[in-house]
Amino acid sequence: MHKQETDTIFALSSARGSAGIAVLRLSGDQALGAANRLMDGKELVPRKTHLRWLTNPQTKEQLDQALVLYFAGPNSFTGEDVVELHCHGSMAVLDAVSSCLLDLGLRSAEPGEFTRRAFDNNRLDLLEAEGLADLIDSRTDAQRQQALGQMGGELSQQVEIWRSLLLAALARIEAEIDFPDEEDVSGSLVGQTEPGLAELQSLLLANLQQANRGTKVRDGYLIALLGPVNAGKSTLLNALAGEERAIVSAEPGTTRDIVEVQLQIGGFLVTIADSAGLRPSTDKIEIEGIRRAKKLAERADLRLFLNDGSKSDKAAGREFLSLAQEGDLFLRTKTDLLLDPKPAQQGEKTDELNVSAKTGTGLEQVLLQIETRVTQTLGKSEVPVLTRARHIDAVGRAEQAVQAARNELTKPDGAMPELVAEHLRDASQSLGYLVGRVHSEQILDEIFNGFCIGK
Ligand SMILES: Nc1nc2c(ncn2[C@@H]2O[C@H](COP(=O)(O)OP(=O)(O)OP(=O)(O)O)[C@@H](O)[C@H]2O)c(=O)[nH]1
Ligand SMILES: [Mg+2]
Repeated sequence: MHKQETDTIFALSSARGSAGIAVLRLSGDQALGAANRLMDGKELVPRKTHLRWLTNPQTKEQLDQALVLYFAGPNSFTGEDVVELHCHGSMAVLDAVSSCLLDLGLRSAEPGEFTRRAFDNNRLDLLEAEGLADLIDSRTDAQRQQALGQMGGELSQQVEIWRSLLLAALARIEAEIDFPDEEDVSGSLVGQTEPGLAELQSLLLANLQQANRGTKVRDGYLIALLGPVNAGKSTLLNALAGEERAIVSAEPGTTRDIVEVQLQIGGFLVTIADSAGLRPSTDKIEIEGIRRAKKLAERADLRLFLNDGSKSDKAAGREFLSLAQEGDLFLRTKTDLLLDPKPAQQGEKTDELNVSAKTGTGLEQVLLQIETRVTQTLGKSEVPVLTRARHIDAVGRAEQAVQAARNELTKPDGAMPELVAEHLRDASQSLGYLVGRVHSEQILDEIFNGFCIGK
């Protein structure tokens, strides 16, 4: 991604389009000089707000009146000199100011380039940078809270605790390698390092167990709508979404693809997915639709099984109940067609929820049941949680390396300190990778390219 790291860059840091105010951000050695040229050489005091006319340095034409802020490096977001021009949010103003900045030798920033510079200048680590990206993308309250914690270094501090436990053990083992204690090699080594490593491993494992929660808060909790054809799955999806998202028809076998809708429930991002009705079929497309529905059922966090309550065929779709897992919900649909929506019928499931997507009766209860389950799964955790597959992978590898070190350490016929040290160095590398202390350009490019321009 990198062009010249020494270039002075600029970008619109607020959203595009007409607005009251738009912020152009400049970063690099030339930031202050370029700003001064736009303001006819008037000095800027760091961290003070200045109301200034911006003019074209060549033609002296007035471009806009702006509030201008200057942050002298290294005490700025990027660690470099940063200037913010709070202009009026008009595309014509921004084009005119940008064109002057280009003439002054500045370059348009690439996506994530400001944050990349902040990372390169140790203003934040990789976890904090990811937290910032997540905060910008956050749509729910839970996402906001989680991202804010990560951006503020909660996860990084936890990794530091893991690293210090690891390094304490490693230092002891390296001392053993350098100055072997002839009398009682393994005995003392085990005694001095094993408790710390056991504690570290249990901390890593506890965190891995919580990891699902962090990724689901970030990516969304997935709910599958399942059931026989014509049960009213697509109608329910539309009712929950509040708009016509999926095709509804009286013809059985209407839905084939997975149709997803994102909602906020209980402050969490929830994806509800409609699927093909489950029935024996010989139609190639329908068979593929049903295969996708079953796959969806497997990966969903919660399944809603719908059955047409107005039909006498209570067994319809029952064969697909093998997809059910504990905590799933069972819905009796189209209850508006029943005279008595709660007929006491023998041998039926008693925990079915009655719902009519058409009239909306029972919808509240369904949402409440969903919210209870989402909150149970994603509710607050005691420790800062991992939020990306990358984190889970790194912590998983660290945990395995610690396990390997402990196995070596406690070998009945005596440990080889060199091997223990090697495993611990592997673990340390995995944790270093997590915070970005150890990194590859490719991984960094992947992460920072995910940012928007101006970040
Ligand atoms: N009266 C009534 N009719 C409903 C209700 N929900 C769905 N229907 C009707 O039932 C028929 C099938 O509805 P869909 O939502 O398409 O059913 P589906 O489960 O998605 O069906 P497939 O996609 O074919 O699997 C349509 O004619 C709907 O109008 C309801 O609550 N009350
Ligand atoms: Mg459908």
